[in-house]
Amino acid sequence: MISLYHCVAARSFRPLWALEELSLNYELKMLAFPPRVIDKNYLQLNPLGTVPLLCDGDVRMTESVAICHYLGARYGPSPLIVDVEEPDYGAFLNWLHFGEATLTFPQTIVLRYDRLETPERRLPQAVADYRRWFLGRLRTLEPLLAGREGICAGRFTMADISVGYALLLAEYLGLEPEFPPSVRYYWQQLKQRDGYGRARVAELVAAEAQGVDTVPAPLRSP
Ligand SMILES: N[C@@H](CCC(=O)N[C@@H](CS)C(=O)NCC(=O)O)C(=O)O
Repeated sequence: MISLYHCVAARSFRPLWALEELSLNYELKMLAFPPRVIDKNYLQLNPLGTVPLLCDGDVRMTESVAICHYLGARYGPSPLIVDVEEPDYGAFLNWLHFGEATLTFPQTIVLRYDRLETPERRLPQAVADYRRWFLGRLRTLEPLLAGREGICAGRFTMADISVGYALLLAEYLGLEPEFPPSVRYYWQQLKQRDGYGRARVAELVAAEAQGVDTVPAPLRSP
């Protein structure tokens, strides 16, 4: 049985969404955020203290995008993975990693220094700079996404899950009104997917059943 350790709305939502898209059986283990601080026992499973953690037999993985790639390849063949023989293989790897390294990283600075830190440790300048950084990178997607089904390969793939999670986090941070039009349209389409809807329900049902706060960290009052 695959086990996924997850906090509501955290990056572990990527593998959760992938599991639902692939219709795999899994066990969802909910943690309060941040697990590194709240659940010291979790450090024995994942010394980083971060989510996701995926356990699949002897396999242990802690990078959300790598887990999506692993699941699609390991339990495929699946159209969610772009094969090495396809013309968009390079684009697939690029957008897969772009979603985390370029689109999620700047938002974590905004999240931390605008919402999670105590008022005296907040850094308005860093928040403004990294907010601008994120929106600047997002604008580069505008011409690429116009009229497309997915970000590459002409279909929905794990790269869309990677980028889609970054857009979900941006929505929680109140950045959605500044999305360029084609990015906004793309995000609306992604949210209509059954797999996305099932993953959203799964995290809330599991959080309630396991006594974990269902309010995502970015929306909590300090
Ligand atoms: N690059 C990793 C980042 C993992 C990560 O930092 N996860 C955050 C949640 S979004 C976390 O667990 N933060 C709590 C902490 O750093 O203590 C990934 O994509 O999975």
